[in-house]
Amino acid sequence: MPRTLTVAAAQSGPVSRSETRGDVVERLLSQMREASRLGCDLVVFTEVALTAFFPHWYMEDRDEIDAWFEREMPGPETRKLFDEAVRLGIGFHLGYAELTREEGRDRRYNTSILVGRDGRIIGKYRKIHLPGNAEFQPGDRYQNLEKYYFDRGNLGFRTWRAFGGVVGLCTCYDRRWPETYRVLALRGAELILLGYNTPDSWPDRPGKAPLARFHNLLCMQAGAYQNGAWVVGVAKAGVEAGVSQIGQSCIISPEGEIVAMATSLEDELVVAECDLDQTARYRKHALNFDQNRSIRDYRPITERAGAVSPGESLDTP
Ligand code: CDT
Repeated sequence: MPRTLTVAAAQSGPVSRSETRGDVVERLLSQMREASRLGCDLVVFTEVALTAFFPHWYMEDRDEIDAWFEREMPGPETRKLFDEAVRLGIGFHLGYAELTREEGRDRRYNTSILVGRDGRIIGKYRKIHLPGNAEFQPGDRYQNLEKYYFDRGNLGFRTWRAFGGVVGLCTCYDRRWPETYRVLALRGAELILLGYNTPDSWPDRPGKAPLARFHNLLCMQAGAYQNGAWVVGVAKAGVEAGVSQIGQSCIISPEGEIVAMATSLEDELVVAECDLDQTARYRKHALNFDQNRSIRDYRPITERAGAVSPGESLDTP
């Protein structure tokens, strides 16, 4: 039986600092309803989808900071998303800032969840690769303070059997690291979902980063191609709190091809049919990890990394 999943990447336009959770949830609900009308099985919202991306500015007051975090999921404002998903019979992915209590102390994560058509949370991921700085950077045009606001994710890269296939999650900066996709693929991921808030410039340099858009696609297409997995990348786009962010929300096939991509920097749905069996076919014919992945040849290099003196060959037994 074919395993074709119709997926919507729900790009968000900018969310202003004053927009309430309730306002944003209404925007997400309207995208979810549109996705359902288009016959989608799954709608993928972005990273920190419920608010403006607050790591782009500095706050000191703990209460002010914590107001950007969710203490429960679903909570009073987000409950509607779960209820509507059940009513429509559609799954969703949602990124948000999570505040939780672990071992007697508050922990803060950049989290995303996968929710089934029945409104149950299937899986949770907490962002591992946190970009940016742990301290305020005076003089920068905007901040990138994820290391200041978030703890490093402690759930690892996990996958779940869901929607007739195997789904893996990661978030934004994770997509720039090949290990992310490889670990997920080794854990069977056929469909990798991720949201991102990516500026089109560097905070400490004037002007645009000319390769920002190229690098966004490069890393996701390479991740898909080198691991034979579908990748769904979803942006928060446009000028938000003074930071201009790239869009390019897209759906990428296991052969690395972009099959659908956003054309705006606004709320926009990008829809594609994802044949999950294409993953197995491509992996079998082009990659075949079991047959061709040469782990024994990588191990000595990994073990010796850092111990090699200049000029010494890594091939030295
Ligand atoms: N949100 C997030 O992870 N942003 C990072 C900025 C890194 S700058 C190279 C990103 O990968 O888009």
